[in-house]
Amino acid sequence: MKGIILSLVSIFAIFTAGSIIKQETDRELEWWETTIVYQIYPRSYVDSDGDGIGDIKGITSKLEYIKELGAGAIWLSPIFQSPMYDFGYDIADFYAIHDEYGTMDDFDELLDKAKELDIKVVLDLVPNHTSNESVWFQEALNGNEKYYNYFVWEDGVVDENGNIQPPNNWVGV
Ligand SMILES: *[C@@H]1O[C@H](CO)[C@@H](O)[C@H](O)[C@H]1NC(C)=O
Ligand SMILES: *[C@@H]1O[C@H](CO)[C@@H](O)[C@H](O)[C@H]1NC(C)=O
Ligand SMILES: [Ca+2]
Repeated sequence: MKGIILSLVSIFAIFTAGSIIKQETDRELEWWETTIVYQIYPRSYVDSDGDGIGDIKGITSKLEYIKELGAGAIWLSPIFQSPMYDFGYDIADFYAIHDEYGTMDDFDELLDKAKELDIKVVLDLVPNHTSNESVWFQEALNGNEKYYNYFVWEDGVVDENGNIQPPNNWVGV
């Protein structure tokens, strides 16, 4: 009896799963649901100039290979200007390419080549916070009201030695 109930339950489960899948495929799929995305961590990908750090020209040099693998998009971990206390997740300038990775011209070249090969380029944008070295943050500290409003402010906390520390739980390096 137990066996029959269990089988009925699994048949029902299969039936339900089947109709969910069917419902899902009745709509037009978006490109990101059907495209293979190749994620690149630029710093350790390809170093084009031998300074030991991966860079944008290195990525561009591999686009044909990536295409051959069947990918239709690349996703780049952060490439924006950063003091790299948090390996690029601490963005100092959202309008600039990190100098160790190259220049805006290098990035334009990457986009041109990607377009030619019909590869989409997805950038990892981190809007949650900026680096403490961001122009916006520095302007805010200097009393520029526009940039002051870009941030949520809290008083610093006093540690056991009586020193003022940032009011967050970020563990710096
Ligand atoms: C940004 O904020 C979102 C939402 O709170 C969080 O899930 C994500 O982990 C945050 N990302 C970073 C890099 O801080
Ligand atoms: C930013 O934070 C880092 C890491 O905590 C610190 O070493 C650096 O001096 C800070 N820079 C500024 C401009 O506050
Ligand atoms: Ca390099």
